[in-house]
Amino acid sequence: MSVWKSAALTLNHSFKRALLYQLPACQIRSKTTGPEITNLKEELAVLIPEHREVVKKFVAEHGKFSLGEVTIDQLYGGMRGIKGLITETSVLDAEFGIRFRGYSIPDCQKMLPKAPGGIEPLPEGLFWLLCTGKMPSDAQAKAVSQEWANRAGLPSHVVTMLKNFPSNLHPMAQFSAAVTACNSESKFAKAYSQGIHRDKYWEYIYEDSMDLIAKLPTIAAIIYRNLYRDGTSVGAIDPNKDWSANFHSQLGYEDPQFADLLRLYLTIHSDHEGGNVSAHTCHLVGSALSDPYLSFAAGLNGLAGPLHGLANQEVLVFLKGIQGKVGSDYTQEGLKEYVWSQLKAGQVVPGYGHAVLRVTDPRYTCQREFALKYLPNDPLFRLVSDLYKIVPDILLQLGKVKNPWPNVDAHSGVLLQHYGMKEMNYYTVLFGVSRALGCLASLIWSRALRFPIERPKSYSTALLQQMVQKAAKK
Ligand code: CMX
Repeated sequence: MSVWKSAALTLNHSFKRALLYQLPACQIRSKTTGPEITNLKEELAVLIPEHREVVKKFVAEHGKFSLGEVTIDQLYGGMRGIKGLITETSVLDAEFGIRFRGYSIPDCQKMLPKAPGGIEPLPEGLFWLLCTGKMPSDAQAKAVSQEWANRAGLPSHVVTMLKNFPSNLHPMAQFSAAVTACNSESKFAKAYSQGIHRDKYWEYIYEDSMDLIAKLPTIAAIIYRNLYRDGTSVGAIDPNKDWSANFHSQLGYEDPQFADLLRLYLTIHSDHEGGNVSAHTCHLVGSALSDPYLSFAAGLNGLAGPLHGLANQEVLVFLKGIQGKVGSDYTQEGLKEYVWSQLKAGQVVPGYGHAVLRVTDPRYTCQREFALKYLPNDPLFRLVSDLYKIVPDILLQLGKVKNPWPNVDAHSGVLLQHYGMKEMNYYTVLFGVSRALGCLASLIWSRALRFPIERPKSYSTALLQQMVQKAAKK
């Protein structure tokens, strides 16, 4: 195929994707124009002014376009379905699952750059994609790897603080506290106090975000080793290794297959559009111009809830409970009985259900495919597979569950257990490391697009009752 034809096809594909997912015009520039930019900030410096203009024009022309009504049910029902946020990095389709800038998880597995010898995508590449809307080249992903390796050093007070935490402080509480304490390093907070122009906010948010993402694996690995490996040293970052491979070594693991699993894990947990608790909290706190350390730490505190990220820990507790009570020689009837007993005790089945999704989570599916390939005979994987056959039917019988299918958390712990990471209380920390990619890519864009402080309207029940009565009299 000629170079021109191939460029035209790429552009055609990009236009289709842009039309389908309403991507900004800046995302459909031909890759072939000009020399390749491998520095992410330089790339953003080109894209941001273009996209600001696109948004300005769009809002000026269509600002009064209605996206539907808000009902009292929605006010009392966790704002489910209310359209109230702009998140440029990803969109969640109830019937399809997540698309990162229009790309599905299998697309990302196929198209994102890989580490030498690895087959799973590099999270560095995904971060580039989330930030720019463009599939990065190998050189662009590598440049991000190197930047993160260079920015990974921790302030000594954070290391000391982590050392002094009691072992009964949950790893997520340690994680969020350490991220908050890194606020001493905030370039945004410093620049703001010196009076920078608002047009430049995004540049400092970018710097803090890159610094923070770079530091997260080291913070997380120190927590892991303090709690579960007698406080042994996490060692130095190797600038020639990718972000996940360094994290894998810092945690103390050696199996390259586990490093590749981490790449997949850190990619798929990154972003799930804007309304989930962690992303929304980070966005909300950031809208007050709190720096990325404070904003993301707030998001982590939300991720630590059992109905959100902590569900990955809860799933393992649930699976171990089954193994303890029903045994590994279970029957389908035995499993059903256990699930019903959990529901009758007024508890949820962790890892099942979703506020938006109405199908099996593709993040579950890709982990299942990984397991089928590498650990088909793992007893815990077999249990997860057997639960998949019975839980949806049981949840449907409750008559109120809107999505009976498994979500991302139903599967992740099983894979980690297989590679030796048995400490289930730690699992949400891994989720948190990954979630930073989505939250912080969005935070950069929120400041680039100068989104204002978030402040939705609330009502009291008494006021709503008056409003309803008044409407009835008309
Ligand atoms: N087990 C038992 N009951 C469930 C259920 C589950 N897995 N999922 C939903 N329900 C119940 C709800 O508790 C609710 O009951 P009430 O009306 O009595 O309060 C009812 O079904 C309707 O809920 P829904 O509209 O289907 O779901 P929501 O949007 O309110 O909640 C979620 C979504 C994820 C919190 C819920 O499905 C749940 O609790 N799942 C288990 C926890 C879990 O896996 N969380 C992880 C989600 C992914 C993530 O964020 O990481």
